[in-house]
Amino acid sequence: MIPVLHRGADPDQICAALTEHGAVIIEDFLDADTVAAMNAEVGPLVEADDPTARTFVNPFIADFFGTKVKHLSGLATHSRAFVDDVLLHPIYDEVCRRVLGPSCADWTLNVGHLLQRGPGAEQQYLHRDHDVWNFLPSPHPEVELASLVALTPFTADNGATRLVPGSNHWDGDRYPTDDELEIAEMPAGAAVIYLGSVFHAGGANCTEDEWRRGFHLSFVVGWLRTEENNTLATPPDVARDLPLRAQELIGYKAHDAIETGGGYLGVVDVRHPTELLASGEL
Ligand SMILES: O=C(O)CCC(=O)C(=O)O
Ligand SMILES: [Fe+2]
Repeated sequence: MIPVLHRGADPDQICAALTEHGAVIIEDFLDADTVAAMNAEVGPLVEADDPTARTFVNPFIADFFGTKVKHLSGLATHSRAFVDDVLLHPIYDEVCRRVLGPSCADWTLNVGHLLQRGPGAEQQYLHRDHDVWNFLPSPHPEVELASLVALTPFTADNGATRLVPGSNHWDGDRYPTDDELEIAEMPAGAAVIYLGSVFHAGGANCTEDEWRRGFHLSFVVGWLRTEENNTLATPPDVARDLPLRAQELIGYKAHDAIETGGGYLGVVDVRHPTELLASGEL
């Protein structure tokens, strides 16, 4: 089962549910006003995407998303509400601290992507998001925390995410069967948070005219390369006006593991890029 908890639940309880089942639905992750404001801000932008006209990094990924899914990425450049109410959501901070914190000096945004699954979209193949880092020896500690935040209702028919609870505990080659899938049905404003080790897939959209819109947001230990090149997607001229923690999360903070016997990653002039943003040197 996918446990359901309220946004006000104790973060320890959220993390206990997440580590046991691999996924947890958070009710009222965003309030109704925030959902409305977000839809007003990013809705027209994602609507403008033409999935039949865009290109992808390779044909495999083109197939993974298909031609019925609209995309909007680089969200921090498009929506200040995204930054303030989603990227900096306190639940992500609490959960990342507990799940990723022990394996890094700090975590970072991996991908912040608005996905709108349209009528005719097919179910994605079942995958684990952390397999993008396939060169990492297995098993390894959790390196990624992922989520879908619903900006419209997620239903069985319109493409709600399918997840395999408990698959974070599986080893080796076990692959899910269809009867092990559960559907993350949830109202707009709810979110499903899941570990990078959990099998899941965006569902098929079998409706005639209903679009399923949600943020696909994930965080990763700060020493792994991110899927989205966040510092190029949100260049210095945009980043300098964002809160410091948002700058850090989109990659302007060096990963400094000196205290734990490691080294630094991602510096500019052997300094934190956040310092250079603040001084105007970047
Ligand atoms: O859209 C969804 O429900 C899931 C998307 C997903 O799993 C992915 O893009 O990796
Ligand atoms: Fe995924």
